[in-house]
Amino acid sequence: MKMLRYTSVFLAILGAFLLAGSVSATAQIQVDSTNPSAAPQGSINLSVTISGNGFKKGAKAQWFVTGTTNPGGVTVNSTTFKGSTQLTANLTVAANAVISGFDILVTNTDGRTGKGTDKFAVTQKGTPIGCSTPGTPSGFTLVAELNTVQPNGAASITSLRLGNAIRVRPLDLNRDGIVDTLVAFVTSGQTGSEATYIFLLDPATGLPQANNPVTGAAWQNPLALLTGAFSTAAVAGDVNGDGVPDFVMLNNLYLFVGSVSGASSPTPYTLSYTAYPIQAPPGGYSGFGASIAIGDLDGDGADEIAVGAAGGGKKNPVPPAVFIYKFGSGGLTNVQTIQWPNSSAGGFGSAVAVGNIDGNPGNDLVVGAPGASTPNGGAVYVYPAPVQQSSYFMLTGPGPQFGEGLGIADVNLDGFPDLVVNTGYKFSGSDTTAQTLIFAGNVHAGTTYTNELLPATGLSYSWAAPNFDVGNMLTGGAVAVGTPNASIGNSCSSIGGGVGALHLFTSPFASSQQPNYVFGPPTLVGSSQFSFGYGVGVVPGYPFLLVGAHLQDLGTTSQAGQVYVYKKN
Ligand SMILES: [Ca+2]
Ligand SMILES: [Ca+2]
Ligand SMILES: [Ca+2]
Ligand SMILES: [Ca+2]
Repeated sequence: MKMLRYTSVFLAILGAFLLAGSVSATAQIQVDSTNPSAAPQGSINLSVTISGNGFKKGAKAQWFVTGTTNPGGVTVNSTTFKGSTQLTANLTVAANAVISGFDILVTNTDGRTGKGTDKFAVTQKGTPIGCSTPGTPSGFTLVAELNTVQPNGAASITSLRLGNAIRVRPLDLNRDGIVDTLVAFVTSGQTGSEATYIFLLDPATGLPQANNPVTGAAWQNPLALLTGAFSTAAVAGDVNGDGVPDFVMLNNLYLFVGSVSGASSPTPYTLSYTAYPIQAPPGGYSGFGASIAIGDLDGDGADEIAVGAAGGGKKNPVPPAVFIYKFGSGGLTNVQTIQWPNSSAGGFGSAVAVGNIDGNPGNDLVVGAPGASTPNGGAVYVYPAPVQQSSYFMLTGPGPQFGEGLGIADVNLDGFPDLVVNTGYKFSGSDTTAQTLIFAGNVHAGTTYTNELLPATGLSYSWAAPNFDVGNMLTGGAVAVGTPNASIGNSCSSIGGGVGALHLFTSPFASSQQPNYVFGPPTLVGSSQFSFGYGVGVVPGYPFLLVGAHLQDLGTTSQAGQVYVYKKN
């Protein structure tokens, strides 16, 4: 056996040697990266550092539209040799240069060449140097922007940071079995300007509906639900089982219960919401409201609300817990409390989810404890239906921070809800640990993850922080993960906090994969900040994806925030 293996290795080396010998003119020089890595049309005398290997004195660099031999309007005025691993190129980018990725070809004086594929981008005129956006991926169309610039130059919605959190659900206004509108719950604001809105979108086009789709009468859209309370996360469900979607938002904890006016109302089939504050239980739970989830835990057809409390302050610690609330007769009642199972379950309640992941009747409560003392760091506790303090099992996976985010939906479309778990140090720009794991249902004690969903290269910063969403888009399962600070650490330093990105993974999922689609703002012109991907919402059963860029400037309104509506083609 050993002899055979050595022989095959020897033959492989010999083969590689022979192969290398025949193409040596293209195998010696390596082009790794450029800085800045992007420049807008019309850039003159721009100095670009090329990093790589095998450069020699007199080396010359050329720019070609990726995959072609077309210079695309980029002229290299001169190339300066800095060392075997670095060159500097002086570029002029024509005003009408091709907006595209570019390959960089370096040729030494001996004729040897090396090419870096797609290592530079020419961007739209007005885009900051070093910044680029993936824009809208092929397969999707940007159909609407929910904030607009008014004739006076200001944004139409000026509560600021529109798109902090997003959840969307379909609604049949007149109960004829046909969905009339998509109800998009969108939070916004910062201290002093907070507001929460409902946008009503056409289920076919995704565009805001100017008129009531049942009566044709003009109606209010968007609806302002509440001012003076900001939020960075939200969940959607139905707390009274009436088929009208209800929403809960975090930070300032409120439940919004929807109702539709009747046929004989002066404004028939009009949606309105009542806000109910969710009060912390007595006992000093300073970590109350670390997370929220919604789902029917007692099987009566109406959803309960689970609120995570990650624990009290350091001076007066209160053990972490999850509080279950039930809506009824005009208010909320704390009907059950699940305390942390043991002192090693650190961060218990940092994330919660409700759904039937174990295959037995009834919905289960799932609680993340990302600080739990486990070999890799973090744990997820599953309380099978009927939920009780003493009955649970634990899941672990790759850490650190396993369980910092949770979602439940049948994302692989096999009829069983799946558990989706976020892990990794999310605030680390060069992070290789940030990922989202699918535990395909049915999930039991000892179940391991079936799929790992990884960030697009270089775009992991702020993975799923604060938002992600799971569900389906028509007939495809979907996991959408925002990275609002993506691009921090690259050459795009003038956009504070990075451009941001949205990673969309669609079924069928590979055992390990990067996103099927990567979204970025359609343009980087006209705003100094974005945080694209801060808020995200999929629309169950519909081909739409909503993405918030909550720091985006709009017209004269700095940090107005924008929400983009995309439709799958
Ligand atoms: Ca209808
Ligand atoms: Ca309802
Ligand atoms: Ca219930
Ligand atoms: Ca499933």
